[in-house]
Amino acid sequence: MGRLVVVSNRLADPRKASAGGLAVALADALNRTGGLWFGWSGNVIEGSTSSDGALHIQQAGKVTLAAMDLSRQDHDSYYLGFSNGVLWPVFHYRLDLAHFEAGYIGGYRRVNQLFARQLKTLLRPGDIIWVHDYHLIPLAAELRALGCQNRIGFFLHIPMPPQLIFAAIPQHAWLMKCFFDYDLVGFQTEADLLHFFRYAMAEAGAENPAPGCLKAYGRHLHAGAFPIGIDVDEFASLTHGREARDMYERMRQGYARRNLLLGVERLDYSKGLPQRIKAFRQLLLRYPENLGKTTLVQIASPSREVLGSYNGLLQELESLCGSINGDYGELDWMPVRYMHRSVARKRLPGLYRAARVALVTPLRDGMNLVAKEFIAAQDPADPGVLVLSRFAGAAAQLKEALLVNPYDVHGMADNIETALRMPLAERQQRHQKLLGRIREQDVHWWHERFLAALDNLH
Ligand code: ADQ
Repeated sequence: MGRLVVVSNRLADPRKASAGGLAVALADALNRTGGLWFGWSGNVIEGSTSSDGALHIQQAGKVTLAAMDLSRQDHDSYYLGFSNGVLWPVFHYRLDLAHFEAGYIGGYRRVNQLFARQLKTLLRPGDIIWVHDYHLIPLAAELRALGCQNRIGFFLHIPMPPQLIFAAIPQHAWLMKCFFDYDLVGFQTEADLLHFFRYAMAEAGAENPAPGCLKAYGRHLHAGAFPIGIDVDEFASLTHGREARDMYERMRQGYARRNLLLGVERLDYSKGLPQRIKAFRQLLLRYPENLGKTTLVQIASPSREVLGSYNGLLQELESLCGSINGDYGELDWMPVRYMHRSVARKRLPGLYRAARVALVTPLRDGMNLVAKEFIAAQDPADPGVLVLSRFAGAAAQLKEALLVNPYDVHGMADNIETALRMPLAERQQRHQKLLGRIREQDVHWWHERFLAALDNLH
């Protein structure tokens, strides 16, 4: 296989452990052969209308990082506008939150063209290019327009919506045509793959000449499901590190006589946070033996806060948590501890391990790595229980979790109670099976399988 070139909206320094799940995963793939990682630097240049495309290049071990700044106008229309104001909500089935502003698409195209132009100058003939996520759907089309003949794969980290939801995007036909400039497109689950096939065949007249293959616009496209995983061994070893053990001890002391329920995510409307807080209220109402005994620790890290739909969510959450604490709290017991911040990656496993139950209840999620990290961090002799939304991509693999419908607040409360009362033997059995599943399809399996599929196309 040729040199690997990874392209994603943001880059992370692969040498830093704080980089988090996906950065570690991609760095692992890049470090094998040495490679190039290309993306936006995260810098926004105020006062200029168009991005100048200047590249910041640095070496991080065997990996070359090439990053580009964006002008305020490009950032706002490409990143905040089309990517996170249109594609993110629609792909998570939230047409009600999409802002179909006519001006956004120009910025989205312009930044993808600029990425293509700058990347093209760094490419070598045998390079294999792997593009990530919804910000960059047209990148292959823009590279092809510049004469690039390299093999190009694309992985969609978020869900692929059903045909009639995707079709609500005014530029849906153009987006679909753009997918066909890739050689291989990967999705998180078989359900996402099915949605893509159905749309392509019904709306773009695609033919299906062989399993996993579509033909349209004069091109052949291969597509498959490649569920992303975590580095289970790396995460398990973090669990035994000093920072995680300190966190574990602190939480165990603080909650010695109490059951700890835990939620951890970015503050995002796809994650089902208000529904979860309401389910916790129902738990206290329907199962009052939890009063004074069960605490929900909810950590939601700041995310995309300049978008209006996120501010409303912050206020709603604060008000829901405040009213539970006001109605049920005691001088020595607060039912909900809500924190709007992130937790250092090295401490996170200690928090997961201290929890009796993890609540991972998104309304829709491509995969959800928190669910897998929670499993990896548990003590197999006394594991916590995973309550998982059936609408997270991870639910297709993690069948031994307690699967819930996050819209059904009463049903969720019942499942949380079942999780709290689950006997040790059942917890151990379920955990053993779940651990087996995340080990079988871990992050190394994910990138090896995707890259092998891309390399083996003929
Ligand atoms: P996300 O929507 O960001 O990812 P997720 O898969 O859960 O969701 O990954 C989040 C990562 O950030 C995890 O590694 C987690 O530990 C970390 N994290 C989250 N909240 C944190 C907090 N408060 N403090 C510290 N760390 C925190 C997108 C898609 C998902 C898909 C992934 C990978 O939306 O569906 O699983 O990409 O493909």
